Amino acid sequence: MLRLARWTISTLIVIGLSNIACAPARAADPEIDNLLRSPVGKDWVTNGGNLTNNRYSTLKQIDTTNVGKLKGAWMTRLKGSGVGGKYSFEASPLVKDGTMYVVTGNDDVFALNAKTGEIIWEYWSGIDQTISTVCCGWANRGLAMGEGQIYLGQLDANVVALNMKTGKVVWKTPIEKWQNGYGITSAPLYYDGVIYSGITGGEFGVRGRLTALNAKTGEIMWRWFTLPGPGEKGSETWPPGTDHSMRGGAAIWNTPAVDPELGLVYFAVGNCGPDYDGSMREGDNLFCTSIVALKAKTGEYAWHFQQVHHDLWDYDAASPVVLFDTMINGEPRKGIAEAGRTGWVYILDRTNGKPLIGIEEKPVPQEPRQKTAATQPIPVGDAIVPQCAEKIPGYDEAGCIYTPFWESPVLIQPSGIGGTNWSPMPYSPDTGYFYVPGTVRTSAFTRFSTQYSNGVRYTGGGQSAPIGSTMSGTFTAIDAKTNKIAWQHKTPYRVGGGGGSTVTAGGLVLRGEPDGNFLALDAKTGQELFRFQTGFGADAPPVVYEVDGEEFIAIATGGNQMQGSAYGDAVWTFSLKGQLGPLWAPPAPQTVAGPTGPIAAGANAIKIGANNTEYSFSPARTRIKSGTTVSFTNVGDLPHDASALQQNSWSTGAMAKGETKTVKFDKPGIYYYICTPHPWMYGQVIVE
Ligand SMILES: [Cu+2]
Repeated sequence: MLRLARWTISTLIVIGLSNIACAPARAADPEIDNLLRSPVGKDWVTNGGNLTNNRYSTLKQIDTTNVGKLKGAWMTRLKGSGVGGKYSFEASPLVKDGTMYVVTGNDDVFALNAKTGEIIWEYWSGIDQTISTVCCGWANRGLAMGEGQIYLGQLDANVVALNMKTGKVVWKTPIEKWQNGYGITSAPLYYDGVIYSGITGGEFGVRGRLTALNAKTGEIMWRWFTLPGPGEKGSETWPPGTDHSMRGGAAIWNTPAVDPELGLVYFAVGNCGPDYDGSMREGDNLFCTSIVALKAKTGEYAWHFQQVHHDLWDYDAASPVVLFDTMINGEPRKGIAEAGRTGWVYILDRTNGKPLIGIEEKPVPQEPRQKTAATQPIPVGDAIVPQCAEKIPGYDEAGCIYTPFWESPVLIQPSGIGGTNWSPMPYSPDTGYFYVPGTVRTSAFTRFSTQYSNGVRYTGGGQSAPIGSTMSGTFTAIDAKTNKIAWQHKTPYRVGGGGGSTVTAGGLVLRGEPDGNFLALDAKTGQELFRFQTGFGADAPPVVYEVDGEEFIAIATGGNQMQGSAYGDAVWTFSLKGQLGPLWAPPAPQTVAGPTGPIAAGANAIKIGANNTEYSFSPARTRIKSGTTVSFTNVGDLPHDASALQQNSWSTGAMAKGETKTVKFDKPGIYYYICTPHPWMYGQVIVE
């Protein structure tokens, strides 16, 4: 006993000393570091508000009693940047000392006067418009700031530092090559002289990683691969003697969080590749679809929690992790939570990665050809979207979450682009609720065999919302103490794919709708208190800030390709002194999957990606006589195909930009087709 006690005391002394030894003599940017560690006040200096990503503002000049009087303070158009069908405007603006910084879906950055909306400087990324490795819309989820610089990640896999005063490039570091399947859509995180950046490419056979760069110089300090090399921790969850893990995806789609006291950086990891084919990657496949904690200074592994073992459904952990402090059974606990595409919120103890409320491993249906995992972790509490698909005519099989599939389609909810996708989830310490956006959508999942080729799409199957099936959303307050629904709104449109909200000490949840409306809700009850039509798809997560004693709310309104909302290039702000009224409503997003619009009589030449709408067939519907040969021409920027929805039927095969392929239709019938890599693109040929 005595020896143990002595050992413990000496260990404590060593830990104490080493903490002092490790503490930096002087932070590179003490002011920003202090703001990042504090509750959010007048400035909004990082994408998630502060190091917790909780998107909770302490400002309360605008509250539940006066929010109904809000009007537009200013609206600024960003000179056409990121306007068009291929783009999503998903970023939260940053604000510091009266200047706003915002990035568009084309990775262009604008500095604005946060009080008047006047543009101060512009950075035009000039990124290659022929990048072929963008998975899910041209998007940039936001910026970071520190040391007098603004930081962004680009779709061409560069991390860029701009001078905050001028917008001039200070450094630019490629963390990979887009030609190899990589890109960046996540907002970087600045803290204590380091830039942390995620990487995309889960659909392109990449090896995911978190990259830490020196904020001053852009030099890469370390990388932590989300997929283990031979002999490394986690390699036992991949088939021995193979290199499947080296192209297993596991992208990082969103901003990390940091707990400075614990010295840990946390982030969520996306799906495995190939997405829908698990046949060659037997095992749990770490660290796909996981929450991971690393030592923030060195990148050394601390803990992980896998949300979905051996993922086959594209059930990414794509929403940013959120740190929160709570009381459980009278004891203070350090929590971390993440909203998954599964429809559940995963709530863990951030000191060790163990479930805080309860997550049970339960048996799930099996498909030996897919090498399904025997069990999956099922959180205690409520899901925010339905987890079983309803039957749809023409489909033999309808299943629930974790129903496996092989080569004939199986309808499943949530679909891989359902639940909570890239959208952030705020947490209010006042209500103790998470605010969780969700997409409700059924997909028909199928597996097909696929060959890996560097930089080429590598998904091993597909998921497509059946033509005519409904698509909608939910917006849910989840009690962090129970993981149960406190209140829930059914939303007419999908809101889990990059929309988001922010919560305030004024008791408000602020969020946009894909139909252009900006809403304020009572955070406690969910009651709608304010509604304002911005005129553009209002999907991006808002921010709250203060200039000269006046509180403003800002939201980037530029639409979202994945949610089908109207595009644009505007930033709107609101305040109690605002004078601007609403605009006309833009076209509403589709709520039914499938080709819509007029049927072109006799049209036998179909263009893909025309009219600056990358993911489209036009005309989307045509009526022809039996025996007609139809040509498909790819005039878009990305490779596309036209493939029958029915298995083993016709397909043009992949078409590069400018290429034409033909298909002869010699039997009467109604033929629905999709683009295989972009199954939300639909067309219909009616053969008489
Ligand atoms: Cu396509």
